[in-house]
Amino acid sequence: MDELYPREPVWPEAYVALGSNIGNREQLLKDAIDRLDGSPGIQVCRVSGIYETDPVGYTEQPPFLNMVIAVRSEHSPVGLLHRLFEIEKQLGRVRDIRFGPRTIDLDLLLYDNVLMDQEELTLPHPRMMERSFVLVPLQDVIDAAHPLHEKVKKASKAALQDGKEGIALWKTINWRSASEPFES
Ligand code: GSY
Repeated sequence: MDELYPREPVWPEAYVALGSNIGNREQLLKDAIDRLDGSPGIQVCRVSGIYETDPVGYTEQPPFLNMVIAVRSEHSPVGLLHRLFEIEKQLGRVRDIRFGPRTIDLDLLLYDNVLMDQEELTLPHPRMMERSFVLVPLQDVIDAAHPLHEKVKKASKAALQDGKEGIALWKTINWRSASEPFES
């Protein structure tokens, strides 16, 4: 039978990694999530635990808090990336030392099943499968139907067993999108 009313379009789901190792790290993560959720055409759907992680790359810097969130977005991948850059700037991110400390870092990991390799953006994120500080929180929120779901679960489990990179669950937070009606 034909539908009487067209369904609301479902926006593509994307995954964003967050990291902070300067200032009030937890507040900066929460502010970034609030700003994303308050952005037109973006809705935050799920948030991972917050993990405290040893710095990778440039190791002479404070530990990070890392997490991953699932969002739905009506923007293109590059449009969403630009919104992430704007929020980084608003929250005081300065791009000076390449792998150095930062108030907030927002990386677009996956956008639906999109594969792209452009100067500005590569999807999936080219280094995500090597980083436990990304894989472990990502496995908290990745949709079971996502093509990378099993691979992420396995790699995350291996990273935790391997134990080379220090990573520990620091806190879990509740999240309810500001754009969703509250139902108890
Ligand atoms: O690429 C993200 C910034 N970053 C991080 C990070 O977020 N967490 C940890 N543990 N190490 C990192 N090294 C860099 S660079």
